Amino acid sequence: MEEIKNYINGTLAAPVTDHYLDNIEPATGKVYSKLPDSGADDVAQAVAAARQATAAWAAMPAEARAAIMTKIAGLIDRDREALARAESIDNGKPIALARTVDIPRAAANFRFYAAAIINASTAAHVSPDKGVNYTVREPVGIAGCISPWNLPLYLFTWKIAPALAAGNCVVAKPSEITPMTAFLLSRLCIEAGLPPGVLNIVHGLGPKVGQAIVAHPDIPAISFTGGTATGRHIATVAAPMFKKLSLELGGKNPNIIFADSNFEEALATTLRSSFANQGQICLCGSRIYVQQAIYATFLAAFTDKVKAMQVGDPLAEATQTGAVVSEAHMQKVLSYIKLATAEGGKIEAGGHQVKVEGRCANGYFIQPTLITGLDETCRTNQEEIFGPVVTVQPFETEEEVIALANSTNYGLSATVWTENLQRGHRVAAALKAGIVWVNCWLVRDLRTPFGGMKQSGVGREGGEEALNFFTEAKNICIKV
Ligand code: TXE
Repeated sequence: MEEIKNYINGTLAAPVTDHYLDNIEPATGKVYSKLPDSGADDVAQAVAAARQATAAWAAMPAEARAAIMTKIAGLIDRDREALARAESIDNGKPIALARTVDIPRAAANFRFYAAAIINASTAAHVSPDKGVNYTVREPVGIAGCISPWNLPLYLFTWKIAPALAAGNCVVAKPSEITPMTAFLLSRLCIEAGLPPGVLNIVHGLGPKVGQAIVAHPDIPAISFTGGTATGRHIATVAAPMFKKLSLELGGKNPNIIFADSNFEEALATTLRSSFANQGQICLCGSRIYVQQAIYATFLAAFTDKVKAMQVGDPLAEATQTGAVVSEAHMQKVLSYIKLATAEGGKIEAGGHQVKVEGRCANGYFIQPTLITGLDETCRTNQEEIFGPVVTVQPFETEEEVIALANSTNYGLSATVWTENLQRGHRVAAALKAGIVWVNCWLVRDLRTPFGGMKQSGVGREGGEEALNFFTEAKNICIKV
């Protein structure tokens, strides 16, 4: 059985304790590989390697750093099929989704920041009577990057790429639930000639390895994506140490469909924004609000499409809905479906675990589920479920739906469907969300700031924001 290794100081290494954890394939419920059960000693080795490599990596010309990052991107492209298959097996998502979204985006993350650092500019302010002020941005040194299981390689590289581009070394931890593609990335980094110690990947449990990274005194910046509860804990550790902190947390995103929307486009995209990756994307629109005039028509059409969705083996090309990521997560999602019924909800489609025939008979599959009849105050509409479960509610006026949309503690993203562009601009401006899509969903430009408001997070990733997060601005004033 394959044993995943840590990537420390340029080599693939067993954990100090030589103890491993089971890695389960969600589609079969079977252990298919092992991952290191690392701890603080492994993190200490990774930090020592990073410390050793930091000066040379920071001093390397941006073009040279960018060349190595571009090579890594090319190797990800070369191995797209193998990486997509690994991602699909590890996470349960349809292989077609991994091949078209996750893996290409991992390559894009490296390419984007390789280009960004070559073209980075800084500012100078000339005051003839005072002097010249100019700003330089210095790498923080060693960046701690901790990522989740829903978009394993996509989010892992979304943190690592800007940190490396800005001249930092990195100690990174992927989720223990989906470690495989991070391990395959280690091999590509070695092949690309990334200098030893520049990137170190330590596998293992969050409270052990993640905690050791967050608490390490030589790691001044932590970039985290995961649950709000975990983010809250990380903040209690990092804040007293005056660490820079970027928290990308949960969401409970509204999807607002006005009567003057393009019905077919809204319907087709809403199917994707509701159930892509089994609803395990922090940007999924899990609260759907439909204006009263089209509510019955939309609900009927949407229910038919949800019922027709194929749940199946993630490795089958035709599969649209694969397995959810773990047994524990499946039980969590099923418990929310039960709660929704207890809160008075009506299951219009789905609602149950699915028994898939053949090799996936013991996998973690849930029918795409559509629930009506709930108001915005219930837990089902307030808490992040993070599975293939959406609620649909009618609304009358713009003011009413803006209040509904803003009625949770989250504020990550929102979607608005209307052909009236003044309304689109007006509603988008009123929504408490870090990202608002009008007449589209998940259209991403990596130059834009990415992140949430309220309990969806602190700080922004993407574009210049990420490079600024992984650097310290220093202002120098020269008297003229
Ligand atoms: O995330 P965790 P989980 C939401 C979603 C999901 C919930 C929990 O609702 O059900 O979060 O998911 C590491 N110190 N999102 O359990 O636990 C952990 O090992 C340091 C939304 O997967 O937050 C993993 O690498 N690190 C989110 C990472 O944190 C710790 C995507 C995320 O794990 C740690 C994923 C600790 N004490 C889940 N405990 C999004 N916004 O996309 C855990 N970790």
